[in-house]
Amino acid sequence: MTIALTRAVSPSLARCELTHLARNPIDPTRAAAQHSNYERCLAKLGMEVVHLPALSDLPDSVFIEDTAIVLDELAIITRPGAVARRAETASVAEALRAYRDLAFIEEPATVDGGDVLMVGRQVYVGLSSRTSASGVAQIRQILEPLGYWVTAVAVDGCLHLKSAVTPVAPDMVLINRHWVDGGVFHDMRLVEVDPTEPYAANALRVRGAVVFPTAFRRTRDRLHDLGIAVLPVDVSELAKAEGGVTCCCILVER
Ligand code: CIR
Repeated sequence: MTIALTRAVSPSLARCELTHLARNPIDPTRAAAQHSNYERCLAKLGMEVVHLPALSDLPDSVFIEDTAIVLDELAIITRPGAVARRAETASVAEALRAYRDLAFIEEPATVDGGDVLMVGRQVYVGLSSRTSASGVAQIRQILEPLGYWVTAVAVDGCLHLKSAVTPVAPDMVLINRHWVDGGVFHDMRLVEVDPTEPYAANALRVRGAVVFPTAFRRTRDRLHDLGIAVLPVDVSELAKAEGGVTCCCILVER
């Protein structure tokens, strides 16, 4: 059984953090409808969706991925790089306590979960505007004694490592090579996003299928041609807040 921990869209989503996109009006009701549809998609894939209530004063709290990294042995509660997002972690820690022992990223280090990509026991951590070198060092200190291998990866031009690269099959990653060096993933097959769809590298692989934004048709066709089962979801309103498909859930294996 896999739990997908999600958080309802905050009514204040329009006041979200923005790094690379210009601010455009966001309709929180439309975003909430898209988010519910995303949750239904996860449920159809066999996940048990555990839905946390909205936090009205924390605009970005729907992007729950950034608050924790869950492994079989424990969960690491992050210290998000954006000061305005730090208060999001407390209630996620409470929710995860039911399933895992907890470790915490301590100040002054910062880590966003969107920078942490796991392939088996290999953990890639993006060095981004949100995740600091001392954050990577703390993750290494927690995980290497448990038999994980932690590699820091430079990220340039996008918000998080997983904006630039995500797994789409056991041996394959979807990548935008303008934002991350593909050489880091030398033991994997690389599928590049369509050049007209730079934001398309964020895909959520669950149960052998890939949940993927409807907006990126050309990249979707590339995945389809490789025999990958793609489940399209419309997340256009969440994308205005720089959110993608990985960032709206935390997966917990039970
Ligand atoms: C932020 O800037 O923190 C949010 N507006 C977007 C976070 C997206 N998180 C993710 O992709 N993991």
